[in-house]
Amino acid sequence: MRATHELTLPVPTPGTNVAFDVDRVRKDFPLLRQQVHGKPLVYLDNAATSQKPQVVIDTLTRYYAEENSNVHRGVHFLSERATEAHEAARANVRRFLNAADTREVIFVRGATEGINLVAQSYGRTHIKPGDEIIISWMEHHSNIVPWQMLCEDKGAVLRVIPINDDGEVLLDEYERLLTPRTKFVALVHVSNALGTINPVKQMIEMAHRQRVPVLLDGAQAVAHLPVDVQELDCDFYVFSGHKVLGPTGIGILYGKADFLERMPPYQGGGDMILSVTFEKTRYNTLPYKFEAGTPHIAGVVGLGAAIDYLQGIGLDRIAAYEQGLLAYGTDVLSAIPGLRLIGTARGKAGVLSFVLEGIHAHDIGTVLDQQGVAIRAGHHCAMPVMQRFGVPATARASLAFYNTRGELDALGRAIRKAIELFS
Ligand code: C6P
Repeated sequence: MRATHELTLPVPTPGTNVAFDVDRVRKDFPLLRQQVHGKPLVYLDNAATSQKPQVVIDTLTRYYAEENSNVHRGVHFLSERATEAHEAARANVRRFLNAADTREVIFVRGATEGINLVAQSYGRTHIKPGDEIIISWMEHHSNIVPWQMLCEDKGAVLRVIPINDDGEVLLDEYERLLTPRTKFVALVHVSNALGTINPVKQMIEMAHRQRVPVLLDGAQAVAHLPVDVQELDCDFYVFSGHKVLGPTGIGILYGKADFLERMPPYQGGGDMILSVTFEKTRYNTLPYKFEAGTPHIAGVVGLGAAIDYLQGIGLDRIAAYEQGLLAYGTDVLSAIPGLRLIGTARGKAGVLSFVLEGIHAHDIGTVLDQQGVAIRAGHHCAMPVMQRFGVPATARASLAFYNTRGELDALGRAIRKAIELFS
């Protein structure tokens, strides 16, 4: 049977009439009020990191001012309070992802550490010489290099699903790559360089038919789409707190309990043990087995507040609003002569990657910055994507629900100014 692209996107079509008061939302983000080079800031670098609402900033301040203590250790009042706040945030994350159990929610430093944890812990125990691991051509380096390192170590082979000129995975090629040698699949949910929303549910089903576990890199998904790990049936899911309005240095690895139970610890140290003697150490239960050392408690608490805030608005409404913005931004950019959009998949999240004839992406970024418009220029830690499209780099505007159509007009004006300056 030939696999086809059955894109069942969890987002309403552009133009859906959703009541979304962006001016009100923007008031929650103090950083957005500033001027840059004498111009109002237009922050369009949300794929790199999101801005933080006041409630997250206040939560961090209150944590350090009133609750700071170490967790899972002390019997005193403050330690119990910090532990409660820490574990309440874990429960928040469980609800956010609709994980079955809080034991399946592991705090890590970010998406990168989550993937490395799985590659080292699951990979080192289960991957053998000659086994194959499948990734796609549009992975971030975080979902390439850890698997390359594992393959090198184990004598395993990395297989890559090719993509078409729109930046969509070729499902029939994927089907061909899935063989009895395949032992793991690791896929990006939403591409940071192209914006493509991959048909991950279908791709997971295809892998599971061969009894192959799947990890999803959700770094660019969770702030833009509702994610339900049970509905997707992924075996692992990772994301970073700083891209979902939370602090840096904190992230999530979700894993199905039966996988996590069978995996050895990633790091050794305090908190991940039940008992230690020089002869033998007994490891702690989930999720603590994977959380050695003092965690980033403030980060965890801040992430909990960020998730509360996001859910207060609702991921469905955010997704619908951003789809409207993306359609508008696509029209603005498509009207600019000499501009080529890189990433034109049928299902996309709010990423507008582009190149301009005769102008290097870094020069575009510099001119835009002078106009107060913050974008990212470069390879976006996805060098194979650049090679696939035959460009050294792209300029990338990436959207969040606090962006406006007016800001996309400002982006368009700033790009036209760059063209003028370099012509
Ligand atoms: N992408 C971007 O500007 P960390 O660094 O661990 O928080 O996230 C890594 C990561 C993993 N997967 C995807 C799809 C990502 O987009 C990122 C981070 C940023 O696109 C910084 S390179």
